[in-house]
Amino acid sequence: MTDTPLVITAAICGAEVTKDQCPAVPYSADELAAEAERCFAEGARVIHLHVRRPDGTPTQDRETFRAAIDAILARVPEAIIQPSTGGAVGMTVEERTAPLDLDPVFCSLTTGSCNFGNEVFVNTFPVVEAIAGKARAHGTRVEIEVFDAGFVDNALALVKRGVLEPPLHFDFVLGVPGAMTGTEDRLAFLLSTIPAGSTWTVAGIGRFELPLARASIARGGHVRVGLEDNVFVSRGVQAKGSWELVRLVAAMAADAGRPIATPAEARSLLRLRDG
Ligand code: KMH
Ligand code: ZN
Repeated sequence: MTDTPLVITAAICGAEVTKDQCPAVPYSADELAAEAERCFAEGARVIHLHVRRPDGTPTQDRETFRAAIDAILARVPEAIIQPSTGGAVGMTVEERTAPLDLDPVFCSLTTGSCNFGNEVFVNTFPVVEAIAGKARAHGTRVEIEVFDAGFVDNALALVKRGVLEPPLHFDFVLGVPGAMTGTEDRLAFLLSTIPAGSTWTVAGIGRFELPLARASIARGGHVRVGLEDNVFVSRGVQAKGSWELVRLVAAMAADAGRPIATPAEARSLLRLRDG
């Protein structure tokens, strides 16, 4: 059993889930900030951020991100904000990387392509290199989003090419329809493939979210939960917000003897720059 402080990421919005599916999904800057504050209060330290237009359409517009980030930091100055560079399926690299113009400390980076429901989430090597290059130019640390096993191999190939620099930080996003499923044996296999010294977190999709959170806590990893990934706290019972999922993970951590990372510990564990 590990006593490494646990870093919980709250994925509060996403690009796909709508208020029709779950009324608690935040769209506006004020809604995002209020939800981030509730998640922080429950123990989340990282906010994985997507933004929406007023009608809920996903966007990667820089000024929409700026408004959301400013609103979140006004309420929760210690939050670590991780803008998405995945955006929504079909967006261009230019759209996807727009929030990097704001010099965030952290961002997501998906290192491979996969089916995504009935669509394809395209991340060719030129796409990944363009995103990684812009992140590096802005001093932004990347979290490598792994939807399938080859994405780890791709990340390691990018290390060899000098595009990514170890130590790496991975997020195993498991259970996306069309990509790797979210069972613990898949997680165990993935962990056998990452370099020593890497840090990692797990984002289980749908019904895989909470079982994988528990598995990650037991194995010394970190955890991402939130409405982007799953809208249920238990079978058929909708979450009142991402904060409720964060609360469940914090309770699992207490059961397992894992302290929740302070904001400073989270920055240090994730090797993030200050400010
Ligand atoms: N919305 C997905 C197509 C990320 O944020 O980096 C991609 C995604 C990954 O959510
Ligand atoms: Zn995302």
